[in-house]
Amino acid sequence: MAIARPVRALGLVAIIVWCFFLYHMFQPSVRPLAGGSSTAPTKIENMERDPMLDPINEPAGPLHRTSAKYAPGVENSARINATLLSLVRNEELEGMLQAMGDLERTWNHKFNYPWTFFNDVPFTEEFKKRTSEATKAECRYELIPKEHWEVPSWIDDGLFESSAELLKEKGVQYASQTSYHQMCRWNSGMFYKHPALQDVQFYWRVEPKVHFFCDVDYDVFRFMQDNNKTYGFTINLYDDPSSIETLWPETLKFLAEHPDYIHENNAMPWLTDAIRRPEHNRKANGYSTCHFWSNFEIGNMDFWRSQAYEEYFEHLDRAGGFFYERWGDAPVHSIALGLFEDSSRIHWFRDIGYQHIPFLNCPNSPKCKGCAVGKMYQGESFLLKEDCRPNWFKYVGLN
Ligand SMILES: Nc1nc2c(ncn2[C@@H]2O[C@H](COP(=O)(O)OP(=O)(O)OP(=O)(O)O)[C@@H](O)[C@H]2O)c(=O)[nH]1
Ligand SMILES: [Mg+2]
Repeated sequence: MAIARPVRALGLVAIIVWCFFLYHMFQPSVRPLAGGSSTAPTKIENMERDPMLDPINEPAGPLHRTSAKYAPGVENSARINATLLSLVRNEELEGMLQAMGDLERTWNHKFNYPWTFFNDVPFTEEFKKRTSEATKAECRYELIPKEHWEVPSWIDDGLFESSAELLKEKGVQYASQTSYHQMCRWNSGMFYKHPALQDVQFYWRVEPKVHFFCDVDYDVFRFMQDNNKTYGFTINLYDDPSSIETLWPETLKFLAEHPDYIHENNAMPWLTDAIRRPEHNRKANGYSTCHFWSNFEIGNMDFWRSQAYEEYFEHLDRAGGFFYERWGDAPVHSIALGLFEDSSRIHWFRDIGYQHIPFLNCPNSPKCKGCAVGKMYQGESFLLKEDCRPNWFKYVGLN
């Protein structure tokens, strides 16, 4: 017996609605916070409660733990091709020793990854002696080639000075300190080109004076490799829009020429959010100013060495904003990651307790000591509005 077409259509619709209903009934509701590598990230629409307040464990999945194969200098070591990396001045020795002490105590004495120190002037004997005494791991001391550090030839001195004056009037920190601009440019597009890093793939950036609060008992670099992660962060902040007014317009110009570089699973809504801090978005001409705070970063240098990033950095460098404005490596790295990388390959290391004054990542875990759980700033409460994690959790989720 033939069934009339409207009845058939109705039946089909009923089946679809039923499947939709079943899917919503039985889909996994919330991914455990401790999870690090399962499929769909948990999104948080309104961050009424900080996820740091919930118990934080290690990431899910197999992890590599310490063993004799991680002993310093051992043959066929279990270490992968990675280094701890610090750009630092001789005068910052005490701060460097403090940061090294924290990271060695909580993590690296178990894994003995090498330290690579970079400087635009030679390291003093005292710097080398005292830092190498602070670890059992190998230490490398590298001079930055002049052509990587010098102000590029196309930057006009007069324009740089007058721009710095204007930025100072707008309250932009370090605007007239040339070395600060050089540092931001080097961290954006030069460090991974250093000959000493040519054969190195993963790095963990460490600045002097930072703190690490929690014991971490797995090989973080292998976690990155095994889970196909490109970049790891702890803190996500808003930037000072006056320091990057033309960064997003320059980015859009670049994208107009290279639309194919945009990854289909990009983090564009995080980059362009205008809901939480509309003034920031307006002053930065379309960029939310949200960025990974790059004084902490664990990354795969293959991303910086990719054609998309190389061309993007070259475009920005030629545009001059590292000097005529004060583009930081944090927004530059973050924009590139948000556009050209699969956002599921960006990992929030919620289990690594970290502080660079005045912001912190302080997990709720018995492995952590010396910070107040869930508190993301130290000092005045107005600092809380600089927290951009709610946007990352909303648009991308807890990867
Ligand atoms: N060798 C060298 N290292 C530098 C220079 N300028 C900055 N650095 C390093 O670059 C990193 C970032 O510089 P900071 O001065 O800490 O910049 P910041 O974190 O934005 O500023 P603070 O909030 O004051 O810490 C640190 O590791 C510094 O040691 C420089 O001229 N030479
Ligand atoms: Mg610093």
